[in-house]
Amino acid sequence: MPGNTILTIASSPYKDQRPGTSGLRKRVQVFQQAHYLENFVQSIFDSIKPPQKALLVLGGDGRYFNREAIQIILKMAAANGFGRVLVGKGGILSTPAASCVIRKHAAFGGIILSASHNPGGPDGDFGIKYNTSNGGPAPEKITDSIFEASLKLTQYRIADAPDVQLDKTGDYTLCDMTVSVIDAVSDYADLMESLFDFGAIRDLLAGGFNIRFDAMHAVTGPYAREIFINRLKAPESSLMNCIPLPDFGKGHPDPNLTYAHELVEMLYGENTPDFGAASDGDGDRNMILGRNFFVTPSDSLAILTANAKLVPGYRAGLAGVARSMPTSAAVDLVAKELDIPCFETPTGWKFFGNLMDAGKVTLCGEESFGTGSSHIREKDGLWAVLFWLNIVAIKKQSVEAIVREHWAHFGRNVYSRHDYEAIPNDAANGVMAHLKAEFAHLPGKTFGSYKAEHCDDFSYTDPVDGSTSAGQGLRIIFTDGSRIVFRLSGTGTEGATLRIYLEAYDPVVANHHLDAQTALSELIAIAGRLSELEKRTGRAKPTVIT
Ligand code: VG1
Ligand code: CO
Repeated sequence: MPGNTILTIASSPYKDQRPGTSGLRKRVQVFQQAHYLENFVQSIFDSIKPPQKALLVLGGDGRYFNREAIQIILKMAAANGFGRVLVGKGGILSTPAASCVIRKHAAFGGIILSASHNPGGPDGDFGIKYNTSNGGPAPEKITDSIFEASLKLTQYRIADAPDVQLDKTGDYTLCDMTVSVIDAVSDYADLMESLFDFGAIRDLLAGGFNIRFDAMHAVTGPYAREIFINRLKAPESSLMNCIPLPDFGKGHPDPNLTYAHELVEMLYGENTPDFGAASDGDGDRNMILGRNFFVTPSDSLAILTANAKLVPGYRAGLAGVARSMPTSAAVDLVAKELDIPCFETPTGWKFFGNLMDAGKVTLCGEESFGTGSSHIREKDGLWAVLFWLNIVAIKKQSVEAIVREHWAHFGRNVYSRHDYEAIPNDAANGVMAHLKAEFAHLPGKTFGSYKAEHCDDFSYTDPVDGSTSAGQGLRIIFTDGSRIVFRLSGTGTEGATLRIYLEAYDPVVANHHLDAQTALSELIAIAGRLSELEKRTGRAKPTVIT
């Protein structure tokens, strides 16, 4: 009888279901192949082996295919013995809200549907990832076992039942399972209000400090409305693009100088707002702008760390900080002064989870517009925006003044990332192999004003569980601490994306006005020469500079 029947469907493996930096990301059309999504979801269930009647959290960033996928996963959860699923209203949960809900309700785990900052729509990307009971992305040993399960898969289980309505909160029944449709916005906003001085931010805004938040037609719109308009009493004009759309209004929901250009144009010029911020497709990234001023994510992490004592939730001090390897060492200098530990991990938020669970770090960040803390186990876009507003409200200085003062004290880690997207895989692998082969004779060699000191392929041993992750990025470190890092992206869906990360330390205040591309021009040239990039890829210029 429909409504109660559990079907076992025969299927066979797809060979390409290996999760990358942040879950499985593919073109929508790939996910729409027969049994593709079902195979991966069954592989998750087969490898996590949930106890009977377990609690699962489910939601996505609302992109194209989100609704269909949610219905399939609900029916598969019912057929795989889950007792209850908490699902975001309309099938939508931001990534940080999903992490918050998993923790608050002590769920067994969660499934998040998102391709984050990648474009959406029928020709765009889709993604799925599994988060564990700590609210964070599954560590590599779990993602590896999901991939192995996907290669051995022979069948999946799914309930033969009607779709569950997702647009009204409340409890519904699906076979023996309860589906609780929840509105996570207030849970999330409550968490933010418990960390930050909303009174001080409200006074700042009431005093005429003018902000613009760009949700890029992605998931943060409703969260931003609740926080900025309802709770902080900001004027309506503070929000832009706050209605979530399945194709993000045909935009690329990546909060950087290239893709958030509408906001950037608003913040550069005369009579601009005092503060601008944007978030990505699933709400875990942030970009911070002052008047005619861009804060690099690496500097942002360092400045939040240096000023954490101004924020109620962090007044007691920080246990430690962590950054991904390619992120600049600006935060290391702050950690040294505060006399707290600083950890360097591979790229991807999954590597911060153990450190936070063990109480070793409070703040974490990545150069890729990701900042967060142990309040949840994901990076958190709106959290970073509120952290900045809290600091501005207390210091009563502009964003630019805060950054310049920071540089004057600690020196400036001039930083930029150059991305070469959609390169043929062979060419990208050729660049990496060539660089590795060069490593043996680079140390000691001089390139203009830089002398190479050390080269390696970054490898990490987790200090909590001893697990190791090798092959995490090629580093050339110069004698003055400047660095060039080459790394292949693990989130792209077309060919290979080569990322070149450039960092130069400059303690001289008189140089701090320089544009990063100018200040880094010598390193940029060295990176091009050493990698033979143009010769091997035919690309003379990066696709995106951040
Ligand atoms: C990119 C970023 C990385 C980030 C990851 C997920 O990965 O560089 O820092 O953690 O995206 O971010 P990659 O492998 O393409 O460099 V998100 O906002 O997708 O969840
Ligand atoms: Co994201």
